[in-house]
Amino acid sequence: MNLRHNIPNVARRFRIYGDYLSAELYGNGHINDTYFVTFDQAGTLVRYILQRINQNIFKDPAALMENVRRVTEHLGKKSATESGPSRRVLALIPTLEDQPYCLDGEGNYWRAYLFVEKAHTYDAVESPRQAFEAARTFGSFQSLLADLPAPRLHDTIRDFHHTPKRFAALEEAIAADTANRAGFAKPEIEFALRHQAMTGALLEENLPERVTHNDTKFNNVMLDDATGEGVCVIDLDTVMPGLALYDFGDMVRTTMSPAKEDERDLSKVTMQLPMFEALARGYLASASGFLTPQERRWLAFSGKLITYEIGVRFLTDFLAGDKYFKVHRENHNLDRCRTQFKLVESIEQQEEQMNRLVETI
Ligand code: ADP
Ligand code: GN1
Ligand code: MG
Repeated sequence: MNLRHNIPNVARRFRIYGDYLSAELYGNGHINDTYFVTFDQAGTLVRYILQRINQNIFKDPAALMENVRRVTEHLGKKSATESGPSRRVLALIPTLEDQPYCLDGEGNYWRAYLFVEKAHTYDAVESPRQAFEAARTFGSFQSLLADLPAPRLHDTIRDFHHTPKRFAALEEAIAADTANRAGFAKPEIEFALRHQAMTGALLEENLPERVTHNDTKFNNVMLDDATGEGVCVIDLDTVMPGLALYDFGDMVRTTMSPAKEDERDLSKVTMQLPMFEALARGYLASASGFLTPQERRWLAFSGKLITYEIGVRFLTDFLAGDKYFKVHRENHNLDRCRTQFKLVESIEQQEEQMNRLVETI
């Protein structure tokens, strides 16, 4: 395969032994360039993930990698068993100079992880059990990081979940209409503007700041192939101080509907109450020890808010000419925005039942 980067050269910079065999582009992330790389180590094939960090988005990759190193070390200490490190934590491979990343000749930042074997990520949820497992695993991630020693983690993207600022960015994109697309997105723009009132709701509550993942979409958690159990939280670029509800909200966004994020047939996009129940039960199974009653009260709302917020971001990027998220077809960001807003509507119709359900758990 003709790859954009010289992967054998990059791989040689890390503590990876044996002979390089192959590399291929991997996964469906919207941000980084992810490669699946295989080495022959004295007859055993060992696989790695090699990633180029997207510097358009992450302006300080060194600070980001310092976060990742601290977080994986902390989780690693807590999860190790007598037989050694656990596959429940991403294993960062150091460079030959013992750094968590390297720079190539073109100024690209690279990092390497052990490939988590016998587990997969999914772009759409298939069963309430999967929703339960994803939420339990992300909840446990938050819980294990609650005692991460100081200092405070770096903000890898400032105001990442500041919904009013995301809304302001949308207003600017509508006014600028750089790509001349506002005319194609009138109903979506109207929907976004109609919902402005809710954007500040969580910020007004003075909820506790915690170490959170901030990108808890369903394809950022690996589920075991044999047991279906949640194994390992991945995609740690946005682990930083945040609200627990940002994480729960993004889990709602990506597990409530059986449809993919870019589904064109909007009739498939609906909030399924049994899925929400499984998700809330999974999350509370591991997070109830630290969540305050006030945080619990906003669980259902957080799903609506974060779904709306990501919809606003897709719409903003569509209007700006697809500068942020990777796109693979025409109107891709607009299609993604539509599924988000459809899901917001569906949550609105069932919000009372969702709230009642949380109270019963
Ligand atoms: P992005 O930020 O672009 O979403 P991710 O870190 O989520 O990048 O990686 C993209 C995909 O690569 C994931 O959805 C997952 O399928 C796969 N992946 C990432 N890290 C690993 C790993 N350590 N082991 C196995 N698969 C992985
Ligand atoms: C991006 O990296 P990935 O694909 O897991 C984005 C998230 C969005 C998500 C929408 C750093 O996540 O914030 O919610 O796409 N990550 C970043 O699918 O912006
Ligand atoms: Mg990802």
